[in-house]
Amino acid sequence: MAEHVRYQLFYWPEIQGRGEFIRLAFEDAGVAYDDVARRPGGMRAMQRILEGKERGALPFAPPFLRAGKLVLAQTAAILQYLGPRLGLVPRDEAARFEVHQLQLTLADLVAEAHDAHHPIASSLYYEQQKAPARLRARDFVGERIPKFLAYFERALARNAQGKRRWLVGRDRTYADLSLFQVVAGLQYAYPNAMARLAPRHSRVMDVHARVAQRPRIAAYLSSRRRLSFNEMGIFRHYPELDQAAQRGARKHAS
Ligand SMILES: N[C@@H](CCC(=O)N[C@@H](CS)C(=O)NCC(=O)O)C(=O)O
Repeated sequence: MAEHVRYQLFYWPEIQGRGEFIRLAFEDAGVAYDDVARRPGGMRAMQRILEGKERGALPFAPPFLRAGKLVLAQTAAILQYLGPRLGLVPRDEAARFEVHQLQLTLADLVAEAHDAHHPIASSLYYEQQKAPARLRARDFVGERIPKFLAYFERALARNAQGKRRWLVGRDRTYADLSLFQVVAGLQYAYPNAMARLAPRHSRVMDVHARVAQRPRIAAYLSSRRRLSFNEMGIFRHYPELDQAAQRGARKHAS
């Protein structure tokens, strides 16, 4: 159940990035949140917390959440905290841990998606690591995306009974919302490769489509609150990487 707490999300203002997983949870639940760094003075407020000048836990990096006295970083931990409060997890404790486990697996995939265009160092420009990025993207799309998507496909198949078409339990959880976001990001970054992979992952694609159609999510996606994917974020479209990746994807699509 939603509580009457003022939720403040702290995240980089120009990208969807990892903050988007938290935004989607609030948006689907219809719970108001303050996207602090996107309003004037917000970056300074975020910096103060990163520098340990405010009370509460010390985050290493955004995103982090402030709710009353609580400050909490790490996307999966934030969602684990918000899940029961926003009505985005089942009641059963084991099921809640299962959702968390799925979220951590999605976090692994997100980290690999980042490393595909920055395989050497986050502190270097993409242009300084184009050649290794090409190799890494080929492996990411050829081996890793299919392995992750097949895993989520299996998880959906296991939970499928009657009308159950979500990852855990009867209703959507924050892991389903995050799966939507990961698929959206991969489709943006690797449109050709993902078009080839889609037919083999129909349950995953179905979750993506059904999350996008949820009324609050649909309203959010067409609102100005939803930032566009861009080449500063985690999911970046570099045509040469999508191309380099095609050879790998083709292998798995046949
Ligand atoms: N494991 C963390 C990763 C957090 C993270 O890497 N945040 C990025 C933006 S998406 C960042 O600002 N990193 C700064 C750094 O690693 O130095 C999570 O899932 O929240």
